[in-house]
Amino acid sequence: MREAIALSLSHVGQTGSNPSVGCVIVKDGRVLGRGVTAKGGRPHAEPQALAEAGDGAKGATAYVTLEPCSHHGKTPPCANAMVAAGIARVVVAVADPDPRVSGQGLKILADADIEVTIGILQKEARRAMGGYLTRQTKGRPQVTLKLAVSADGMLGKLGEGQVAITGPEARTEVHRLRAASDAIMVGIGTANADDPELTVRLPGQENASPLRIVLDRRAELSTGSKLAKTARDVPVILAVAPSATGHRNELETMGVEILETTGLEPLLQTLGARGISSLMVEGGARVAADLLAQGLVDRIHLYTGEAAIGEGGIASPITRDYRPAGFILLQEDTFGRDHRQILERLPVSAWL
Ligand code: AOF
Ligand code: ZN
Repeated sequence: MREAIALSLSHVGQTGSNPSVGCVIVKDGRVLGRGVTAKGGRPHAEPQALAEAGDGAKGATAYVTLEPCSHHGKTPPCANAMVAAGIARVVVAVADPDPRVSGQGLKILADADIEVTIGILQKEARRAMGGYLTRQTKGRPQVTLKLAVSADGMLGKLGEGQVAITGPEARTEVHRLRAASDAIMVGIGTANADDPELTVRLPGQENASPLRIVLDRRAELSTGSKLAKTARDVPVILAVAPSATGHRNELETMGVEILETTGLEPLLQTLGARGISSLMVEGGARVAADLLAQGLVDRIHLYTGEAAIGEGGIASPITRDYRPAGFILLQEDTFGRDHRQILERLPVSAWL
């Protein structure tokens, strides 16, 4: 199961609205097949692992991070494929909350006299599919807030645009986190002050850039911004108030999608309905504070720097001493590695 989870982690954020699932087929202590949900979401993990195992699948055990599906989607149900291949035992980490599956996959297996075990390494597997599970249960994406905080608890300096708080290691992590997210969001203050591109710039991951979203009530994003100018290459959504005028029409002509919304929660629900499972929020202070106040943050990645900002600093709503009740502190990053620089804080309830 650990190997199946590791496989699933390799495609997190790359499988569209589908969760990234891992599957490993084992017989007589040997791995005969491996599969992970393909980029884009299909094929599912199991048929790929079964194909690799071939005839060896007969009498074998399949380890899957999510309950095999039972619905006839674009591909036939994975549970039926397991039965047809003669799998003897299926070990599942997490039951699938998708109402089209939800226990039906397990039933197909049990009805065919396959031995089914559920809940193995459930916690670890749930972490790997946090986005999918959040969208299925709450209707909105899992929200990860990324904050880089200076030694004196600041996010940046008023009117100075980007201030370097962390070093190259943290930057690489941020790009990895972007690649593992379906969408990335900033406020208009950050967009106009920093002129960020918000793309993934890691070797080999150039196509992993998520959808970019700017919270921009009055449609004030500069038409000269990198975001606006690259909107035709990597999509940009401008979340505006229904009454917004601003640069709305010019931005739309440049390929920016204008999305009218009345608040953060409705915006997140709209994104969830579009199949966006994971949203990374990269700034600024106001957006972070609003999301936290409305209880819409699921995870926080807090990066801390040694330098102080001093006079004119913009205070972070969260500092390195943040310890709200009911939160646990994990010194492990999204990719399952022990990592000292990332302090990920998860509400306990999200993972139980
Ligand atoms: C599996 N194995 O690898 C994945 C599953 O649009 P479809 O037909 O691909 O169905 C999407 C649903 O399939 C998704 O909501 C979830 O229930 C399941 N995902 N199931 O057996 C996989 N990715
Ligand atoms: Zn399936």
